[in-house]
Amino acid sequence: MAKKTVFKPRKQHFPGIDKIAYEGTDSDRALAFRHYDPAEVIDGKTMKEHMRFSIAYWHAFRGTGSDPFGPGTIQRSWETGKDPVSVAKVRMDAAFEFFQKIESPFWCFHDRDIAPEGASLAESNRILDQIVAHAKQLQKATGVRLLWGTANLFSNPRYMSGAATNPDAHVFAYAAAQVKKALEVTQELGGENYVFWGGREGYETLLNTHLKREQDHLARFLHLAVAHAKAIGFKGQFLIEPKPKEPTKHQYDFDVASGIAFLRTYGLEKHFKFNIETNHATLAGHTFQHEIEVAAAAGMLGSIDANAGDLLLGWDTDLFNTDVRELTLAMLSILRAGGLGSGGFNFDAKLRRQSIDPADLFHAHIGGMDAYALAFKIARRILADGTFESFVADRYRSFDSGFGRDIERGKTSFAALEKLVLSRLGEPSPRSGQQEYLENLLTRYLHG
Ligand code: XLS
Ligand code: NI
Ligand code: NI
Repeated sequence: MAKKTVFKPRKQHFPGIDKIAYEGTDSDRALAFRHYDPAEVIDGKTMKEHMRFSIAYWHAFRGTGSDPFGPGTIQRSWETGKDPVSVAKVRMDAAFEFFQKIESPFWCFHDRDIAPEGASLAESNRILDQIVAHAKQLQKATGVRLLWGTANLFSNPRYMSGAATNPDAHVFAYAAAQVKKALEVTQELGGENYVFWGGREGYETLLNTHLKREQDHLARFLHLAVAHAKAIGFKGQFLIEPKPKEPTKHQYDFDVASGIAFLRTYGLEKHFKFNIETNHATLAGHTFQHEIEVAAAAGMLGSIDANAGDLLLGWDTDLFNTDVRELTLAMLSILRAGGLGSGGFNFDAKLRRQSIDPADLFHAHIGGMDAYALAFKIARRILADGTFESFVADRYRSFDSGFGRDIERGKTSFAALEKLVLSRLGEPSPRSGQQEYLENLLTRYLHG
């Protein structure tokens, strides 16, 4: 009989920090959860199952604290070795220790986060296979699962003018080969989704860009990905992650609405949902909740990249989100839409440059997880009370019967409506939208 593997790390990478415990709001310990109790059962599911939190490998384990003005600052004991492949393995041990200690059921990665790139594609793939084998063991030993995988098609200089939208077909081919492999390793690790974020799929100037051809190429690329997923039997959900700009001046997957139009134009809408990132929403001039509602309205809400922007700065600052009001509004829309399905809340968020200690990584994620868990609970209370729901239902009541229902069902005409107004209805009577009353009601749920 095969023995059950027990996870015995060779070494503690976060010595002195135990598994983070739920201690409730009375606790004054900083390294404890106050709202996220992974074991709490709500409606037959644990909070761990409800929240489906995920750690973003690129920020949590590849973030260095560097910025355009200076190099990395963040200190990690395992980053010292000489051989990049061995370092990659030890780093991954540290990562899985962290996933367990922070009680995160999932993680996410780009191919190049977990394994260094080799001198050729063949070598890169060989290295990736070694690291994926290591990740598979760690997943098995810890029970931590893969929420999604993706390919980094934006860091290497070969992708400076885009990947699928590069003017050079050679680069398109290289990117296709890279995504083929990334899909295969995501499948190997049981990934529940696969993400396409179009890092450099956009342009800097239309003086050198054929916009229509680039969009056609992007659609072709996605069709090829769909075909390959089918060929290998990958069952995970494909997700598009919109972002309006950065690093390119204009990115094609600008926001959810333009993403839906793009997918429908090219007959891809059945194969994709959206991975919505808070900071990308605000960069597009929307609220987080707006993007969620637009995706949900199209039945295309997939997953969340949980972070926050700094509205005083014009880029993707990837802060940890502790704004419970914003998150409660988002949760309301998510719960009304029936949840995230195979998606989850992935902390695509990074430490500030001055937060250099390993403990800072814990504080950051504890804050984000607690804020989300609290928002989840408040949103559930709001929905159970139904006050906002009945307010909205009542506001649209005139469409539930009579000529309003005829309008919704397509059983009327301009001529018929004109006749109705002229003969019977006359002038409508305005009714208050009561926004301030509703805002105050929300504040009561948030703060009593
Ligand atoms: C960058 C994106 C990126 C994706 C994954 O802004 O958020 O991190 O989530 O490629
Ligand atoms: Ni993201
Ligand atoms: Ni982002």
